[in-house]
Amino acid sequence: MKNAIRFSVSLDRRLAHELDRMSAEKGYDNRSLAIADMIRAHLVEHRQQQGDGEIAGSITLVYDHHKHHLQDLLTDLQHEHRDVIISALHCHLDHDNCLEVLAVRGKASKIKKLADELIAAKGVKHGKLTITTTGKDLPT
Ligand code: NI
Repeated sequence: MKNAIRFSVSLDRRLAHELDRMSAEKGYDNRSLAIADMIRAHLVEHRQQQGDGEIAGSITLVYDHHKHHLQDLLTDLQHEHRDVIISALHCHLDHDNCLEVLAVRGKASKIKKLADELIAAKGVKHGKLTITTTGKDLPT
């Protein structure tokens, strides 16, 4: 690995054993790869809680498309926020229910506000914002 440093960590034997077991179960070739992924996951989480930097993510919505005005409202919101919505996927789950997945990228505060508005819309049965990183400032 280019640019790698080595450092030693003291762990309780059982904790180290559980780490190795989890690494194997998840298919990592070695402990270092598993730990690097855990660190990146925590960095992403930490940054999303702290600052208002640029993030990427997805907003998932399940709703009944028969609900009066809901489809129009959701479409209006998406047109208003086209600067942060980079893609949208719509699936007709059954006769009544739709699943919509919006890929988003932009300022954390803006994306959280948009997700709150969409999820709070009357008739949306479930919604969730999943935040990831844009990857730009996160080394592999
Ligand atoms: Ni539909």
